[in-house]
Amino acid sequence: MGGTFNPIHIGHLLLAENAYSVFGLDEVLFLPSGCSYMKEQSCILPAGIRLEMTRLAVADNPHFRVSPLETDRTGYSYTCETLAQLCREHPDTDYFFLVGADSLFAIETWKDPELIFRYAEILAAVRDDCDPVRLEAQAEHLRRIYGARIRLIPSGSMEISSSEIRKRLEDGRSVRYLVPAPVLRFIREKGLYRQERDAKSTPEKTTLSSCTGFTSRKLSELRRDMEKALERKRYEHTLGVSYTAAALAMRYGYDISRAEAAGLLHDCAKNLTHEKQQHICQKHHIPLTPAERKNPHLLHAKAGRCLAREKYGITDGELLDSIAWHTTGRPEMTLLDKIIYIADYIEPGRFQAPGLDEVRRLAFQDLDACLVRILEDTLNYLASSHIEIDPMTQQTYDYYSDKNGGI
Ligand code: DGI
Ligand code: FE
Ligand code: FE
Repeated sequence: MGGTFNPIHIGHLLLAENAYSVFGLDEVLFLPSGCSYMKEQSCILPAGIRLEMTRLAVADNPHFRVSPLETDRTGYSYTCETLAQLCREHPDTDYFFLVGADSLFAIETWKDPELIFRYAEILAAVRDDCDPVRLEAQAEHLRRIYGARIRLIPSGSMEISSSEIRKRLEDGRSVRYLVPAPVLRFIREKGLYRQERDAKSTPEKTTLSSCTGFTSRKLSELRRDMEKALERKRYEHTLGVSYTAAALAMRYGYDISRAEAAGLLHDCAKNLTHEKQQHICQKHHIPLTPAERKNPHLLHAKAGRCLAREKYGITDGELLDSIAWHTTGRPEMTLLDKIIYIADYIEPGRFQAPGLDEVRRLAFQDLDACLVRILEDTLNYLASSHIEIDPMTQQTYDYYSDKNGGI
C-alpha cells in the first residue's frame, strides 16, 4: 500500500486491515512515498518523519510492516519501479497493490502501467459515493487493454482524509480517534502541522525545498538553450509561462525554481517538425494514441518530455511528467502539472481565449476551479472548431468536474 501518509490515519489502517482479511493476505506492506509534491499542499513533511509516523501507526499489528524502499530513494519514485524492485527481491511473493478506486482513472498516465499490472494485482478501494457503472467500465477497459488483474473492495463512506486532519491540527481542533494515539503523540511532541505562522521557521520546510531546487545558473542555462531552440514568439511565450508558473508556485507553496524550470521546458519540442517529434517518441518507445496520430500538434508534449531528459539533462520525474501532460492534463494531476497547465493558458502573452481576466483571477483563488474552467473552455473551443478531442482532455475534465461537485 503506497501513499504519502501525511499523516497516516485510521482510514488507511482500516483499508489495509480489510484487504488483509478479505483477500487472506500474509501481510500488508506500507510504502510511504519519497520526497514528492504529489499532492497540492504547501507542507508535505520530510520522508523520514512520515516514515516514522507510519511505523508508529502499525507497530501493534503483527501483520503490518513498513518499508523504507521509497523514502530511502532521493526524489520521485515510480510505482512500476518500486514493484519491480519488490518482485526482484522476493520472486516467490505474489504482490497486490492497494489503491483508492480514483487511481484507476489515472493509472494509465503513470509510468509503464503495463508493468504495474504485470507485477501486481490491483485491489481498488471503492467508496460508497463512487459511480459503480463508470468504475466497472474503467476496470473492464484496463483488463482488456493491459490484461490488468483488478479487484474492487467496497470500503464504505468514511470521510477521513489526511488533508482534513492537517486542517484540524492547524486550527487546533481535535484529531483524537482519527489518527492512532502514538502518531498523535509524535505529532504533538514534534509540533508538526501547526499553523502556517508558527510553521514558517521549522526545519521541515528547508529540507523540503532543498531536495529539488534548481540553481539560478541552471535556470539561466535553460533559458539560453530555449532561446536557441525556439522561434522568437515561442521563446517569449516560454518566458511568460516560466514566470507565471513561479508566481503560482509562490501562491500555492511549491518549489519556485522547479516551477520556473518546468515552464521554460514545457514547449521545448514545439519547434521541431512533426516528423522529428514522432521519431523521438518512437525512439523512446512512447506509444502514440490514435488522437496523437491524427493531431500531430499534440505530440510536442510527450516528445518534450523525452527531449528534456535527453538533451537538457532533467532527471526529475515530476518535472518531466508536467511537460508530458501540459496539453491535455490528466486525472490526478500533481500540483506542478496544474501549475504548468494553467500558466500555459494564462501567461501575459496570451490574449485569444475568452474571459481571460476572470480565468487569471481564478488561478490565484482556486486552482482546481480554474483548471475545470480552462478544460471546459478548451473543450468548447475544440468542439466548435470541429477539432478532434483527445480522450485524455475529456477524461481530465470529467475527473475534475466530478471532484468539484459537478460544475
Ligand atoms: O503549446 P501551446 O500552444 O503553448 O499550448 P498547448 O500545448 O496547450 O497546445 C494548445 C493547443 O492544444 C490548443 O490549440 C488546443 C489544443 N488541444 C488541447 N486539448 C486538445 C487539443 N487539441 C486536440 N486536437 N485535442 C485535444 O483534446
Ligand atoms: Fe504546449
Ligand atoms: Fe505552451
